[in-house]
Amino acid sequence: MRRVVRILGVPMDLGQGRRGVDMGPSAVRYAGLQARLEGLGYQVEDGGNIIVPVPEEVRAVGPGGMRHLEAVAEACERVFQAVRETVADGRFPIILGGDHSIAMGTIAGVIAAAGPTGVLWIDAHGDFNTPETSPSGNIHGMPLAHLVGRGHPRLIQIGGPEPKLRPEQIVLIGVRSLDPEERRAMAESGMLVFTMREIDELGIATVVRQALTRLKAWPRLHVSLDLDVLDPQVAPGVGTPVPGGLTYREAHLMMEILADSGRVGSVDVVEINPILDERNRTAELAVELLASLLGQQIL
Ligand code: 6HN
Ligand code: MN
Ligand code: MN
Ligand code: MN
Repeated sequence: MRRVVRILGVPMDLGQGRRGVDMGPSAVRYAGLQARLEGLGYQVEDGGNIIVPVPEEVRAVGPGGMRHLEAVAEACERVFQAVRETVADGRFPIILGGDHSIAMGTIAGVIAAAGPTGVLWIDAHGDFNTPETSPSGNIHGMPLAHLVGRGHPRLIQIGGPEPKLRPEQIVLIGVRSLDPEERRAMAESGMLVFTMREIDELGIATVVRQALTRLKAWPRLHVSLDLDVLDPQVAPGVGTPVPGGLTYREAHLMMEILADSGRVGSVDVVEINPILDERNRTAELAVELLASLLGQQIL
C-alpha cells in the first residue's frame, strides 16, 4: 500500500520577535517538496495553510509578558484539529512552520489521533522556558515546557486539559543554547538531552541510535525539526541562529537512520526564515532532509 503524505502549512511568526518565519511554508513548497516526495513514490496531498493572524492585527503583549499569547493559542488549536484529522485519515503529516510554537498543536494532534508517541526534538535550543523563566517572552522558546504541563494554562490546555507528554518520552538532539533557568529545569526534568558535545564525542549515528533505544516503548515517533539545529553556515535562513551546529552530512545521516527505524509517523519543519536566507537554500535543505526522512536512498 502506498503511503499518503499530507502537507500542512502554518504561516505563524507570532511566537517570536523577528518577522519572516511566516513565509516558511511558501519557501519549502517553492523548493519543490511535493514533487520530490512524489518522486519517492508517495501520493502527496497539500492541505493548504492553517489560518494564522498577522502580528499587526493582534494584541502584542499578553499576560506575564508573553508575546501574542491568545493568538498563538488559537492558531495552535486550529493546528491541533488539522493534524488530528490528518492522522485519523491515515495520512503522514508534514507540518511546515512557522515558528516552533506550532508544535504545541501538532504534537497534541498526533497524540489525540494515534495515542502515545515518542518525540525527537531536534533543535539548537531547549524550548523549555516557562513564562516565568523566559528572557524574551517569545512563545517559540516555550513549547516543550507546555507539552509536559509546565507554564501558562492557556497553552498547556491546547488539545485537552492533560499534559501531552511525559519527560521520558522526549529526546532532544543538537542542543547548544539554553537560558540559565531553562537549563536547570531541563537537567531536573528527566528528558534525555544530547547536546552538541555528545554529538561531537559519540558521533551522530550513535546518538540517534541511543535516542531510538531510549524511546523503544513508543513504536510511533514524531520528529520536531527546528532548522536552527544545523550550523548557520549550512542553514543561514533561520530565526534564531546559533553557531556550532550540525553539519550537512550529520543532519542527513540522522534522517536516514530515523527513516530506517520505520517508526516516524509525523514531522514538523520549523523556524525557516526566507528573509534571512540565501536564495532559498535553507528551504531546499529542508526538502532534502525530508526526502531522507521519508526513505530516499542513494543506492
Ligand atoms: N526556537 N531560549 C530563547 C528564548 O527566547 O526563549 C530562544 C528560543 C528559540 C526557540 O528556536 O524555536
Ligand atoms: Mn478528512
Ligand atoms: Mn525550537
Ligand atoms: Mn531553535
